[in-house]
Amino acid sequence: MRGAGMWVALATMVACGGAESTIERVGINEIASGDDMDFVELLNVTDAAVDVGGWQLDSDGESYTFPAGTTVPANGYLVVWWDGSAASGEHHTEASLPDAGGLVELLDAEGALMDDVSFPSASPEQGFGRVPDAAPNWQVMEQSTPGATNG
Ligand SMILES: [Ca+2]
Repeated sequence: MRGAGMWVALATMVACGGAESTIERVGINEIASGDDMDFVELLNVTDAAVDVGGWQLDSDGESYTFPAGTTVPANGYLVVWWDGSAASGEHHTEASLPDAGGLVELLDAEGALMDDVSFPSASPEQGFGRVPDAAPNWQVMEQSTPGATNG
């Protein structure tokens, strides 16, 4: 099953940049890149917590690796703050996301592509997310919603 999923993800990436598919298990649900509180929000659409220890988020040459034991709760969110403040606590990185937009990739512990999203430039407080949650449709949101539904 894992192998099949990887090939679907790769095929999707080649076909349309990966941003036009739904989340089947754990994927990227929202990105904010317009100010100093950048974040990437993951969403788990299954009824069981998913262990993402060793998974990685990549953007613009920077990466964040989830510590061992990290889980995304069932039907829940996990937010990684790209706010240049690793000392602030769990799931903060020293990196920030490019204001001009870019690409974020989510890789599992084996390096298989789970999701990838090209995001546009954004203004402060705006988000760029799947609306509704997990949908293939991405749009600019006037107010970002880290750790909460995109509506
Ligand atoms: Ca959200």
